[in-house]
Amino acid sequence: MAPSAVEIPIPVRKAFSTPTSTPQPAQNGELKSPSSPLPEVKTFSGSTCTVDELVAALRVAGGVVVRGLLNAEELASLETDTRPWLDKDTAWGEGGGAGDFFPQETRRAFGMVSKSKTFAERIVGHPLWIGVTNALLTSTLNWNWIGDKNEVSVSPPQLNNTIVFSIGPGARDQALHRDDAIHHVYHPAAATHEIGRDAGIGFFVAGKKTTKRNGATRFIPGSHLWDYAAGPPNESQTFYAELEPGDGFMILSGCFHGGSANGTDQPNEAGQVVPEERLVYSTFMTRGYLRQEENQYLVNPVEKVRELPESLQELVGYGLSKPFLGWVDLKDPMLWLHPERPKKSGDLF
Ligand SMILES: O=C(O)CCC(=O)C(=O)O
Ligand SMILES: [Fe+2]
Repeated sequence: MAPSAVEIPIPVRKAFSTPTSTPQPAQNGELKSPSSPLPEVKTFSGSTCTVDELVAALRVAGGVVVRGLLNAEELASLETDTRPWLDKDTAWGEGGGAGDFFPQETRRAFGMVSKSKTFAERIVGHPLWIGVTNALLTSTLNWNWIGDKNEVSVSPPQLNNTIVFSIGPGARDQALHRDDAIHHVYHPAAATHEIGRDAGIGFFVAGKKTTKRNGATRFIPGSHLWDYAAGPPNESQTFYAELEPGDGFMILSGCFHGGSANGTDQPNEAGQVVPEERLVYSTFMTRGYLRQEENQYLVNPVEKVRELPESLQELVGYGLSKPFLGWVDLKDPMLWLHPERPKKSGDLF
């Protein structure tokens, strides 16, 4: 009888800048595990913080809160663009969705770069978000000998998904999970975060106040550094990202997290029932050479993509991941998107 296939988790280093000289020394310090002390989750002001501060905080805790990223006008425009799509959505399962990943009270909207310019430009294209994801998800291939020439290639991050989450009163907790499961990531425990470890990063922007009571995103600080075989996650270790409208929460895809229960169908401390919607605009980025979670080519009409700034068109998936990934007729997809555009010196083909 043929032996049955056995899946053995193999530590695969996911995407990083390949070493330019000697390999990295082994890590010092204690490997992190569910019994390690939980790191502090830092909060910054979006108007004064730097990309470096956010990156440093994310590498330690796996999540960071950034206050005041979007203003009231931007939030109003987002809601106008989004509400008709949320209203059209049905409970998970009714539309053919399988399993119980989302509570029945959750409504979603997708494909947001073509449905809302504000979403595309002010969330997906937010300068702090672009800075953070460039720092953590850019890959540099330092060694690629083609004959007697070594060709260094840089692959910038690309859009992974865009989802609006409305969690209605009465919803239960979404189970804690890691979003990098989509890319089959397995990591052994680490003492500290190494650049190159992440397959993705998420950005949640509050459309309305999010609280522990109405379903704020919760996550386990530091869980990105644990051995992925360690589980199941323990709810008592969660931190709730409570946000004012316009605040953001960034999270490494390797952290346990989930949307939370919305208890506003129950009487509050004053004995009154005041139902609240938990409304969050979310987007993830991934590495330029990994498959995108949400199929951007099918969900976004190409004429809508053409209306975006070129840097966003590339980020949506029309950029080439160098050296050779994503070509059309052996040409850079940006030339397919803009057939009239003259070739630029940086174009590959
Ligand atoms: O709604 C949230 O806060 C998180 C949702 C989430 O993590 C997911 O659907 O993967
Ligand atoms: Fe998730």
